Order: sequence, then C-alpha cells, then structure tokens
Amino acid sequence: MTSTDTQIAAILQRWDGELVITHADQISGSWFVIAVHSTRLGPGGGGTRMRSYPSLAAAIQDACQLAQSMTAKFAAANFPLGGAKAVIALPTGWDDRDRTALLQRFGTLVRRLRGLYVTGPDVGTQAEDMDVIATTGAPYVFGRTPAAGGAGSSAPPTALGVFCAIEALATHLFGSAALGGRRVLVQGAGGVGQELIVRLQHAGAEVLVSEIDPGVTQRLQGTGITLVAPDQVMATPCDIFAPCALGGVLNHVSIAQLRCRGIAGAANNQLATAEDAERLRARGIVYVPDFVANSGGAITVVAVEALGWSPAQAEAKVRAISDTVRQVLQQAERRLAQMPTMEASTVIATAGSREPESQPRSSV
Ligand code: PPY
Repeated sequence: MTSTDTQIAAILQRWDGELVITHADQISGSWFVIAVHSTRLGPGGGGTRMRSYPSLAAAIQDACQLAQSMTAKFAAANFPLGGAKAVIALPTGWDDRDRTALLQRFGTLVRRLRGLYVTGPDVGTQAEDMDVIATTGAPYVFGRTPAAGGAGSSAPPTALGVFCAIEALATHLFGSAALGGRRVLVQGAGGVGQELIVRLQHAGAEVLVSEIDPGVTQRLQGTGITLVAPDQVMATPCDIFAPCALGGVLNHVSIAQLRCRGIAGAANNQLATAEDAERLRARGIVYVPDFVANSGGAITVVAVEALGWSPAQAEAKVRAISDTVRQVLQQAERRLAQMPTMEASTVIATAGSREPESQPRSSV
C-alpha cells in the first residue's frame, strides 16, 4: 500500500460509522465524499461542506468526523434522523462560475442514494446552493430558500441556539442567565458568528471578536465590538469563549492557554481529540458540547421541512437547547460524578435515541 492508502485505511478502520461513498467528479477534478455514520434512528442527515482540502484523506477524515457529530446532534434533539455529512473537495484553482453544474452533479449522486443520505447547508454552502442541489437531488435536500419551499438560511436559528446555550452556561457558571457586562469572545464572524454578535450585544454583553477575513473585520469596526488578533484568541481573558469558525480549535496546546470560564459556540467538532474534553474539565473550564450548542439550524430545517412543524414550534425547540445544556452540565457536575460534559451529553443523547420525537411526514 502507498502511504495515502495507509492513511485512508487508518481513517476508515478507526471510524465507527456505516459507510463512506467517494466519487471522483471528472469534469471538475473535485471529490464528492458522503460519510453515513448512522441510520439507526432514520436517514443519515447532514450538510454539504464545500472547500478545498490538502488531500483526499483529509476530506474523508473531515466528512467522517462531522457525520459522527450529526448522529449525536439528532439523537440529542430526539429527532428521527441518523448522522451523515458530505464534502465537496474542490480542486486547486477552482472557478466558482462552474458552481451550478457542480452542485447539480452532486445532487444527482444524492438522489441515486434514494434517501440513505439527506443533505443540507454547511460551511461553504447556503440556502441558494440547496435550491440548486434540489434541482437534481430532490426530495433529499433540506435548507432551501423560502422561495423554493424551504426553511431558509440555517444561520439565524443556529445563532439563536448558541445564544440560548450561552445563557444556560452563564446560569451554570454565575447563577444568572443575564449577560450584561459579561465578556464573550466570538471566534469567527461568518453567517452564524455575525448573528450571534448582535444577539450578545442586545443582551448587554461585552463582545470581543476575532476574524481572519480583513473585509469582515473592516465592516465590524465601529459596531461596538473589540477586535482580537487571531493569534491572541486563546490567551485573551473572557467569561465565555464561543468558537464559531472551523473545528479542532480546542487542542492540548490551546487548552493550556485558555483564560475563560466556559465554552459554547457554533463550530462543529471543536475538540481536536476526545481527550481534550478531559483536558478542559481538568482545567475547570465548562464545555458545552458543540453538537448541542449548534443544533438550532439542523433542528429548524428538519422540523419545518420534514416534520411539518410551524416556525414558532421550531423556534421553541431551538430555545429548549438551554434546557438540554442545563441538563448536561448538571449531570456532568452532580449525577455523573464529574464526568466530562461531552460524555454526559452522549449519555443524554443515547437515552433520547430510544424514542424519536415524531415520525417524518414526507421525504425522510
Ligand atoms: C449541521 O447542523 O451541522 C448540519 O449539517 C445541518 C443539517 C441538518 C440536516 C440536514 C442537513 C444539514
């Protein structure tokens, strides 16, 4: 075997998921990777991440890890879906003018799977892209625009869920959900990060923001936030740290630097390794598992588009993320004798997975 073979073999052998589909899109030079982690509770659901990767192995690894957290996300929400994720790994020199045709070819693959996998938005894709994927991939596409019959952007409900998670975390740490005067550091002012910043400001928090895109940082000037240089994020003192950029930011190096009391953010897979949950606990930093804090978008698109809930019912379910967080933190602290929060939420997700909330009406 070549070293690439060995790398891919190791990723697949370590992973406890069901199936990985890889497709070489010859026209563009992209890879389509669909990782189906679990279909125990229903079709494997999870968004499509579109970006370039250093290697095919890196793309497969990302899809597998992200799919795993989708299983936990839907189980914790008590929804009748399993976990999956797709990656469109773009070639170097990708020309975005070819986006529509690429997404349509991806949709064709999704449709050929006949509902084993249901897609939606993720980093690098949005509601308008879901409309395009649905032209070939329907009915296995969530998160389309309202004009196309979907629930629209998942960014606002995701941000609402993270905000509710932060309030519950503040209650746990400080005895009150009030964020007035609390320092919250948001890493990443993308779609979700920006919505979260506004909510935090309305709640009276002192908001610190770190963002790598100079265009975005320029727009943030004069909005009342304090900018933090990206290389200073981990060492900046704050009450609550909200990672809302890419995953893997909490690792053995960064955890040693952290000067916060708790963490709740929108990024998927914030922990670099499973051991990092224990590293945080040992440092006395309370970690709200990412798949609970960031589940608002997934909850909303599935509730509205597959379960037939009204937007108001979906919003109530997103706000209930604060109850789940409270339960997770209390169990971790008291009942489960100091187990890491990640483990406590897995216990709750597993308990929830026995009785899905309601059966989907249509496509899933
Ligand atoms: C996520 O929450 O990370 C998602 O991937 C959202 C989602 C939910 C359901 C189907 C597709 C995408």
